[in-house]
Amino acid sequence: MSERILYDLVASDPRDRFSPFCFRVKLALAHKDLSFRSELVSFTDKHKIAFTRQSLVPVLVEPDGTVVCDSFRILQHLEERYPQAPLLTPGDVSLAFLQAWTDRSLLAATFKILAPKIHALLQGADQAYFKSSREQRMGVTLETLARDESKYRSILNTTLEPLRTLLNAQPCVSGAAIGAGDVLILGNMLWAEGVLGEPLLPPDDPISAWRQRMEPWVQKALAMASVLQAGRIPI
Ligand SMILES: N[C@@H](CCC(=O)N[C@@H](CS)C(=O)NCC(=O)O)C(=O)O
Repeated sequence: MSERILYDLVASDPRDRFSPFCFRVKLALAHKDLSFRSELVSFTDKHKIAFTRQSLVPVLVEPDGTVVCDSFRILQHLEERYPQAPLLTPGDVSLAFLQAWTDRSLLAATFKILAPKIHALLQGADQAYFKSSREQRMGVTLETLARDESKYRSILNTTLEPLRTLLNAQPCVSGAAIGAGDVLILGNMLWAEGVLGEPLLPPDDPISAWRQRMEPWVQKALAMASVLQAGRIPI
């Protein structure tokens, strides 16, 4: 039997994985105890995923050759094929809203803080591609984002308020037990922590208490993805 492969976005240092969407898949695979090999893809070597006829990671290739793109479609695929340790609850209408909030509000607010630091993790053609594509997408320069970091920190803080309320009322984002909601938010946190080299939020934030409870799962996912731990600052 051949192996399961996850195509994962990488910076110059192979420890620097900086895709929140790829983190979602690593977390889901770890939760379901499904081993995989990470195939590292940088912005300018995306010919590695040309066989998918699209240009985004994550891409999952199953041992039987099945190819699935898009983090949420991969979650759905894993749930159907490997129902152990379920992450999706049938008929959960709130998940669609949570995904939209994560993708549109949380990721966008976090990205404005991380973008200048991601740029510093890249080199050469990857760095130039990141700067031009992201500045065009956001309509603001990386230098302006860096200069106004405190403003963007404050916007992120406000954006996170509903999540704080939720996690004050229940142990996991998805309710009493870990679910896809936790995958979505944790993917965002790991992305931020990896880029910043430190926790995104102060230890007394209610979201940090939840993040701490997720640590064994995080460690398992990072070990399975062969992300070296040197330099990671635990919360
Ligand atoms: N909706 C997709 C989004 C995937 C995505 O945007 N991936 C980014 C990395 S975080 C990417 O591959 N970017 C390549 C590029 O910008 O050229 C998902 O959920 O997987």
